[in-house]
Amino acid sequence: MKFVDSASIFVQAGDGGKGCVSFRREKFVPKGGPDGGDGGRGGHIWLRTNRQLTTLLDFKYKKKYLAVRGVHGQGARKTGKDGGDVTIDVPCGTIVRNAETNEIIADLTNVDQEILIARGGKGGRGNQHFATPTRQAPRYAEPGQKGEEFTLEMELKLMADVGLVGFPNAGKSTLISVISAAKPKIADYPFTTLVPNLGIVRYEEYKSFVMADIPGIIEGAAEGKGLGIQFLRHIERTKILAVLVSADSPDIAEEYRTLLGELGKFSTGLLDKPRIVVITKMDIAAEDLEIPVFEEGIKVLPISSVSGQGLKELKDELWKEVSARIRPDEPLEEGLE
Ligand SMILES: Nc1nc2c(ncn2[C@@H]2O[C@H](COP(=O)(O)OP(=O)(O)OP(=O)(O)O)[C@@H](O)[C@H]2O)c(=O)[nH]1
Ligand SMILES: [Mg+2]
Repeated sequence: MKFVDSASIFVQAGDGGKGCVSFRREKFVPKGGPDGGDGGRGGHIWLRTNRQLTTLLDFKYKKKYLAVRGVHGQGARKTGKDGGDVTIDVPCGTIVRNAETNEIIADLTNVDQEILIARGGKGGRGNQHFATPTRQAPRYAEPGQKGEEFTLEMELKLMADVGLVGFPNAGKSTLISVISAAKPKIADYPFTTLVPNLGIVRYEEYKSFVMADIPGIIEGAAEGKGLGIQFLRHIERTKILAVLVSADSPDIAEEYRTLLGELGKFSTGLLDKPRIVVITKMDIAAEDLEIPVFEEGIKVLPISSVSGQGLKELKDELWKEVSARIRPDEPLEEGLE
């Protein structure tokens, strides 16, 4: 699962149904007036954000979305039915461009945001509308209008709420794999993670937040050592950082300082972000391990992804911090007050 992925799709809204040319036929009324009904509207195409989705992968397989035509009008002033609308679900953070003009037509960042992307054609008016005093039997009705059609370029910029940072092997990927459905590669060598992974962490009923696991950071990363810190830009927009240090680190406090140093060299903004410290692998911690006091006001949570120790407390704490920072324009999910 990459952070930025892209896809191109074709959308075509339904055409409007034709207006009808018809005349009233009744017993004993040989020449009835015009009674042709209107055509129905063609189906619209909508885009809607769905928080369950985290990639644009589905669009690699299905690239064409067509809505149906409105039904033609009929006699006896019967209007044709509208064509059914089509709603395409996309992940939050999808930016949509018109492929022809490159213009951004939608920036779908919020939960349950919905926009009309291609308008269905209006139905044509039936001949009942065209009678005039001089022309009482119009043999004319409007055709339906064409539905809009576009090729759309979609780009996904996933916005994670929590960014995990730590040395290689600190247990970042293991943590995301136990508290979310993400299944990143895990191994006992450094730089197992080469691209960021995202996981949705479910919290109680209806609540969730997105966690990002990025490649490990080492001393000198800011100067280009290791995988470099190019991936740090992906966590610049997270609400909070979780700094992971393994309980079997030779010097927990020193490792933490090194990490902060590298973050600060990349961007001081990262240091202004709220953070918590997570001491991982507590199941193999030395019995006499003393967890150092880091900084005033910075929470330290000991956990083990293997035994499950501290995971509930970690989720509680992350949720508390994330939910306190939900932007006013970020609609709350159902059940979240
Ligand atoms: N005993 C124990 N081992 C763990 C725990 N968490 C992770 N590990 C082990 O630590 C090693 C590294 O774990 P990863 O999750 O791949 O570490 P990472 O931080 O993602 O590493 P990079 O992707 O290289 O930066 C693996 O062998 C894991 O099985 C834990 O809570 N307890
Ligand atoms: Mg990893």
